[in-house]
Amino acid sequence: MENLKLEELFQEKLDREEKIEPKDWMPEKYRKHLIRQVSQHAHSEVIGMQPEGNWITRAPSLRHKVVLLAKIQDEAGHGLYLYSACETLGISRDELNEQLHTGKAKYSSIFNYPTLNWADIGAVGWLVDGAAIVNQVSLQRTSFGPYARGMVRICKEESFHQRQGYEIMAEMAMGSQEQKEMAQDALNRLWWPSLMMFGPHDADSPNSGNAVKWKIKRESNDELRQKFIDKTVDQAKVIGLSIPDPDLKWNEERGHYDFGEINWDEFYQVINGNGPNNVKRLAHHKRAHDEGEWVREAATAYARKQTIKKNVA
Ligand code: BYC
Repeated sequence: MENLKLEELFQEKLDREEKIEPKDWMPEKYRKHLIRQVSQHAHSEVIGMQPEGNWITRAPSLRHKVVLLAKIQDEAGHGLYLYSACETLGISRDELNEQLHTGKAKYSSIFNYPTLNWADIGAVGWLVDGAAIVNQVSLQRTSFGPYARGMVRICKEESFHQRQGYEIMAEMAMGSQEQKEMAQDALNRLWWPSLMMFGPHDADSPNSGNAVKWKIKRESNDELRQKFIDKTVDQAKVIGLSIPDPDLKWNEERGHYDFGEINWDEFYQVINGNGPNNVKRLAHHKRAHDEGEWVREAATAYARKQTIKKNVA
């Protein structure tokens, strides 16, 4: 069948709200778009373990340590589902890692900021996982089957992560004066970078046109950012913290909060490799990947042995 006709049938399928599965015909641009987004998402989950892992040995109690460990292990699991979903699009794990290491593939800007103290672990859980859920709930309805199904489990786990972070923030905000100041300082530093997680404004988002047409994106960058702000402002009020935005104001007519302008220069600096911790994050990932070579070799040798055994039997 001609490509044009196939594309027409593909779009009709999307319009009927049917999922696209790995063996279905899909336009090459749709495949590439998804490989870009799903791999960026997988890399974010894995790189996101670094700022949190930084605090495992210094968690203030055994309970906090166990909960943080469980959360970080969940992130590794999310990375694995997403890499697997991405591989069904015809790209290998080695190629995906190569794209990360050479800078061809991005990961979320937020993980290039440092976690300076325990309050930052609270802010990451509350704000970063909170922002991730808002985006990912929407992605449960994305058009590519393996990605949409992966999101269902990921969202359940993310909501535990968000609560873990909010609990830390609430404890600190209601603790001593010094703890309250630490919680407010973490919110001050991580608020704006969390808003950047949703990407540029819709009018400046080059990938949104196709993403909406192909139902990969079900809500726009700005719509999701607004949803996150509306939810989070009230959560901050409950624990007595203030959002560091003098322009933040409830807009009765819109039924949403108005908010100040994001520093887009900072955003583009960070996504182009010049954030506070970009170099450190990638160097650490490369080192861990190299040091894990023996595990990959052992796993491949074991799989090969099992295949030989099966063929002989
Ligand atoms: N960081 O055309 P646009 C998590 C790039 S949570 C870096 O709007 P798109 C976790 C974008 O890639 C985080 N880069 O792009 C949470 C594009 O560049 P390329 C992971 C960004 O794809 C807690 C350019 O800017 N979540 O994992 O339509 C603990 C123009 O943007 C960012 C996801 O990845 C950014 N913030 O929309 C542990 C969700 N924003 O690729 C882990 C899935 C934009 O053309 N991804 N860029 O060179 C998405 O929903 C979309 O890809 C985005 C961007 C909304 C992020």
